[in-house]
Amino acid sequence: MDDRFSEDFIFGASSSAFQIEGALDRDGRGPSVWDDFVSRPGRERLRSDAATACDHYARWADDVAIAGELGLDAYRFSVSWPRIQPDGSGEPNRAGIDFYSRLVDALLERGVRPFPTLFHWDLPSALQRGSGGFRARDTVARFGDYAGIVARALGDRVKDWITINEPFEYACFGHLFGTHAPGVKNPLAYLPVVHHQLLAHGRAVSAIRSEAAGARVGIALSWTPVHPARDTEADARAAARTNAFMNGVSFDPILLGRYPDLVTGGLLKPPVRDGDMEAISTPIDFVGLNYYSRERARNAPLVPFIRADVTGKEPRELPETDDRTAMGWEVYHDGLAEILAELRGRYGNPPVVVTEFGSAWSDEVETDAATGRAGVRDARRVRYLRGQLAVMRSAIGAGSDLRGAFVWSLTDNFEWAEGNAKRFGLVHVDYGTQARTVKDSGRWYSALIASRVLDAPSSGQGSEEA
Ligand code: IFM
Repeated sequence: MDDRFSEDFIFGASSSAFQIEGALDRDGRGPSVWDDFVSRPGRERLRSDAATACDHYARWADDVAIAGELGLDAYRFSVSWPRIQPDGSGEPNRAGIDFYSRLVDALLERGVRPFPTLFHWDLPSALQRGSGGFRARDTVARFGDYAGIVARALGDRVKDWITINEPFEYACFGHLFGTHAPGVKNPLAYLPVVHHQLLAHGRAVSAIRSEAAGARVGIALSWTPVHPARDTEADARAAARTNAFMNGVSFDPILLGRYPDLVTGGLLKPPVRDGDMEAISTPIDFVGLNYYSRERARNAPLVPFIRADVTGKEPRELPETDDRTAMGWEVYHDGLAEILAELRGRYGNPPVVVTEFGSAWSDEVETDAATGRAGVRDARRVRYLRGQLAVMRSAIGAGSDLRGAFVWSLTDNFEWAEGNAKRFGLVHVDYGTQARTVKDSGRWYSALIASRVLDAPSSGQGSEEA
């Protein structure tokens, strides 16, 4: 196999506003649903983790310098809607715009292409309180206005845009299970929240294009392959239903202009009106793909929508191993190959950017006795990233139109309901001192970017022998 990535393949790393910025009440930022979620009684640890996170709002210049030193081609970050519109509508907050404007300038000065995401789950609280957030159709128009504001402010310099991150997860964890903000547990909310996010994406594509000439626009969608837990017809059907509600529910509307039959065939349906599907499937410049692991489904007639128990993820308390990350997620590289094949086949081979791939491990900083240099020997992360990139390289060989890949994440950060406990970064963050330490995986990735060759001898740092 040819291990070389082309010069124009984009090697990047990702982050999101609420997960790194801290400074939740600075410079006119309004509260978001995540501020409210972590402030509930009993969540003091989450609240204090989120309050500072990586202190990126103060340390953004250091983080940009690290991105530049690693040689990243691109950096994906998200714009915090409540910094731009503290109440979710109306005149923009100048300080919020200025923050992202400075960030963009600094990235460009270092030769790092900015890839902002407009919504990565931190919905302004006022929209949730007023109308139920994305449960309400009105939020679609609010998001279109906000997208226009940001595109007008940054569109002279930003060329690559991502509208929304993982509409499935925001709807499912936030509105069906209630394990994420806004903490709603209501099966009636799930499909409206999916549908209105997809419609908001369509609205934002038009808003961005009308404000920023030549913009390239995509959306970041997660795909988690679901396989039958047992070799039975019932589990195979359960897996098909789960796939439809987890994956097809966003890929089909965006790329095919319709929901899967398994999604529209039940009692609860997405609230589609005339013209919605055309707006949702407005042609985009790339599909962003977030991939981590797979799930297994077991037939379970009483579970809403999917009538399946999804058993892929194992209890977090189990120790991590080479095959199971600190999140309890199975290391399953073939899943990415399966999705890329599906995108080539069923979805007509659109341009794809892997907007997230990565893994969490229990990293520790060690100081080398000889050199006195601090480091993190995260060989498992290196193996994980290499495995994923090998799949991407083969997929390109098989005809995938894969344009780039972003590691989740640049630095360790606030991992939602897990707080600061789970570390995904190429760069370690000491949350006590806020010291940043580039991990072996960061050095390995940097060498890969320089060589463009997956197994180049010079990219061996931090690999199996580390
Ligand atoms: O940290 C998250 C990110 O915000 C969205 N995608 C999955 C990551 C790891 O859980």
